[in-house]
Amino acid sequence: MGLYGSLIIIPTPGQKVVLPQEGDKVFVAIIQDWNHDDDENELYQKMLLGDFDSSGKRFPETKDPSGAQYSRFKCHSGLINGRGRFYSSSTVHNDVPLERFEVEENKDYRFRVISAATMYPFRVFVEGHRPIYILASDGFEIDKKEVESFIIHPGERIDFLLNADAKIGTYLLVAESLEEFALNEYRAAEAIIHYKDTTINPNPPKANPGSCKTSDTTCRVFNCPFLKYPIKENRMCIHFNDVISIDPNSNTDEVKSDEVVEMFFNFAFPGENGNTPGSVNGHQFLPPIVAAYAQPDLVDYNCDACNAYTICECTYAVTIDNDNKDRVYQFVISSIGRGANWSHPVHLHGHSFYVMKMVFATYDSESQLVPNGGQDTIDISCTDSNNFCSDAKWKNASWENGRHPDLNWHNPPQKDTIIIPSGGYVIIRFKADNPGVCFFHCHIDLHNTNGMGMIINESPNSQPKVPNNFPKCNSFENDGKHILTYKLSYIANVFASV
Ligand SMILES: [Cu+2]
Repeated sequence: MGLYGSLIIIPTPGQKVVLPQEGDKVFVAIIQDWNHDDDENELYQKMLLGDFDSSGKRFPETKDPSGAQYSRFKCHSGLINGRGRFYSSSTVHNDVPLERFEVEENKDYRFRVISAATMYPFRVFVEGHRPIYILASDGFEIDKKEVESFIIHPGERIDFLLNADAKIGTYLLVAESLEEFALNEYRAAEAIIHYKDTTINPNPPKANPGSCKTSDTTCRVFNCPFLKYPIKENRMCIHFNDVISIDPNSNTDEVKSDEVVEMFFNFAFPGENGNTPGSVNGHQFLPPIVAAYAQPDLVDYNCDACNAYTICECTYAVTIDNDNKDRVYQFVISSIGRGANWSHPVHLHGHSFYVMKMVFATYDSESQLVPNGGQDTIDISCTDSNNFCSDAKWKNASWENGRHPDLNWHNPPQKDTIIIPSGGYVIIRFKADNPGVCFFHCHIDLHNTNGMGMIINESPNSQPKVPNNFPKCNSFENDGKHILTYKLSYIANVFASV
């Protein structure tokens, strides 16, 4: 929804990166979800109130393979580079022409996959081509990882390498909704991968994904928002814990420090009595009415009415590195407590961060989330009796101030958007060397719009001032006088015209 496009920054020539990076061996595939019936305003209302059939019966919430919730309305279909097909059943689609990527036999291609989706994660695979290789995420190179498919969440970017070594012909690049859908449904974004100089089928049938259930080897899926797939799927999850950065710009030393500042942020829907808005630490974000960077004095940051026991609406901001010492920050980002049971792709503006650890909730033998099995019952202590977890801390005090005993110091990957698994947490580190007003939010637009975001105000005393005459904005606040003035001038004009 809205406008989007790709901005690709090519590595400096001579940097040690996996090729190709540019030219005719590189493709960009932007994925978005596409609702067949409603616009964003209706969908927002459906998120708040639910979706109902013609008899008034409410549709059940959709879930992922681990039982985590997604949405009160189903994913309908998806687009790749603005094109996609709507399936009215598991096999019948509306014949819309698809985006086409032309490949040559036995050549290697880099696909830069960008998720501009509003709501849903997609599992991406290439029909007839196994394995594919993960190369990069969020602009940072990863040590090549062999997978059958990968999951991409709203806001993420993942590059993969395709060896065009299948029998020449027409295949589909598929991004399938991670939601569990019924047997007579199909929810996916598709694009054609066509071998040059062969007959093309411009309107191919639904992809044959190839089964994992009958294959000898387990299908490896990268970036699951849960710990594991049900055993019957024969799929194995690989997480950001399991990959290492080989990016020439990565340098873990920059986040090693004896004086780490640690902060906890819980992205969830806590609350009671029907008041469970999206929030961070129980603060439903109230966007400022001015540009927060350009007009800082006009932002009402007052959140005094908020505490660990209430859900409140305010312009939630945390100031970091006030005296601009380039301190190292460790954020513990969770989705735990009473408002958990969703996974959230959390995006920090202004920085890339190192993913030091991803920790999951408890799952049963069927790979389903165990009720009340979140990390608020294991590593993290939520002190409030409501279990909103707005003031979380480590259960083990010796872990405080960045001393979690099991961080990944072996070239951790760098990201700017990371999935916070339902009931789990992710530890990130970054150096506060970029003064500015940074938004920190869930990248599911409907969650974000509902208040799941906040401001990280970094080194405010060192933020460069905006130029003179920089445009200012504000909301029109009706004090009554303006309408009266208008009416009087209108009446005067009417009299003048007769
Ligand atoms: Cu979210």
